[in-house]
Amino acid sequence: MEYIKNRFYEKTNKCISEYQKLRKEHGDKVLTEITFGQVLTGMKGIPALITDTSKLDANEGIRFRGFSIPEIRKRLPRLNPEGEPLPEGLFYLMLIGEIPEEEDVINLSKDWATRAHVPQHVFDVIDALPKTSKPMTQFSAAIVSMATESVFQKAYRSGIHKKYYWDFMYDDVMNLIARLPRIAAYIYRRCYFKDKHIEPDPRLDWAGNLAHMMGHDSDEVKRLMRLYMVIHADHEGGNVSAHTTHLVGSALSNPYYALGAGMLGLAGPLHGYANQDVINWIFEMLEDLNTEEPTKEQIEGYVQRTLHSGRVVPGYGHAVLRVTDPRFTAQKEFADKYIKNDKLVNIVNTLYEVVPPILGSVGKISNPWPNVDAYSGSLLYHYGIKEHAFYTVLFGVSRAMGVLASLIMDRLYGLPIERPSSYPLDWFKEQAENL
Ligand code: CMX
Repeated sequence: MEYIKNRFYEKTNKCISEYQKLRKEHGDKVLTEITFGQVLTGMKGIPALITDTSKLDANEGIRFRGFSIPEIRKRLPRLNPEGEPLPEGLFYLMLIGEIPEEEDVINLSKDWATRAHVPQHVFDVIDALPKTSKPMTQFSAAIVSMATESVFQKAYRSGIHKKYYWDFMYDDVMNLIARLPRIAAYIYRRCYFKDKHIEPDPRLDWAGNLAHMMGHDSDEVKRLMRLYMVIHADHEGGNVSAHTTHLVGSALSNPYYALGAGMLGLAGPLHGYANQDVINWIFEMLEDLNTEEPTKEQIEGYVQRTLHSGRVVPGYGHAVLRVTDPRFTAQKEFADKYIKNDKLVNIVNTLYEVVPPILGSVGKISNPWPNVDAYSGSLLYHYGIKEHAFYTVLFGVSRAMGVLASLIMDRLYGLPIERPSSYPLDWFKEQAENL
């Protein structure tokens, strides 16, 4: 399967000299101005990272190598005309920058299947944790424990030249992505199905196999899993999971460490944990209102009470987006097509009518529209994946594709260790006074 690696190198190696040229010829020029506001509100909008896999537009949403979500859902290869595209195709697109042929996707699927063996000690590490530890704790511990397998780390310690780092990183990344479904499914079956594990089926595609190993073997769940894995895969480089993976990788930590760290960022409530929080919050609302089918007015009242209690409304708002997230829309289209009259999906749809005007009226909230997490839990729940605490692990399996494709490129370009400056608050006060 070396041809995918060769194709990547063939397409991308010119970037090494382009990057070096930019550094050499433009290193002293001013790129942009930044405001106090940007620095003081989480470095929002400062162009500080090189990420080729995808770019987020505030008004259009994510584009993977220039292709929007509706475009990739039309153009990437799929197993049957009615189905969703295979995530393998999106990985190929993010890594190489071109829409793959069906054959490329099948080959990548087979390559990942041959790399999918998880060493026993990783399962032992998971089993050593109490079953009550959060699935994201188990997931990140498992990923970090697999660093024993890192060929990049071994190669670095053996003293290889830095121009070959990317080559070893590529093999680590492919192995790591290939193994994540097995690890995720193992945690799922351990926590919720009394350790009754299901062996992988190497004939299945990557996402289909994940559904299979979780014990949700229907074609419907596999179709949903493919959609889920595609839409969560990447959101340019500045979000917490992507940025953390990139930052840790910049110290030349192996990708198992880098992704493990990124996953711990994803586990935060303002990021990937929001997909659990949405469902938790809806069930709290139903309990509070003592009904399974609340009216629009009851939902409005509950949203207001959430805001007045100083909490955020999960699944709404975004640091960059200023419109309804196209990943939300893709899931809504899926639900409109395949799911009729599901109580939870109906509530999610009513929230979409109710929440934006309320958040918009608060004044300080930059984006009142739903993000990806507002819909995903209701779809999983509908198809029988009801264990909310596990949802962020599924987000993580998908997100690994984008952040790890970027990590290969980081090492190919030879990006240096990341090291911004920090100052005491007084320094910022002085700067402001001297303006
Ligand atoms: N409910 C209530 N208040 C909200 C809000 C929401 N959904 N979204 C933003 N706000 C508040 C912020 O908490 C902030 O309040 P303070 O000034 O008192 O601190 C204010 O509005 C301004 O925030 P912002 O500039 O609009 O948003 P940020 O870039 O700071 O934060 C995000 C973005 C996503 C963290 C925020 O919208 C949020 O907390 N949303 C709910 C959690 C969520 O859905 N996260 C998932 C995001 C997608 C993902 O990464 O998976």
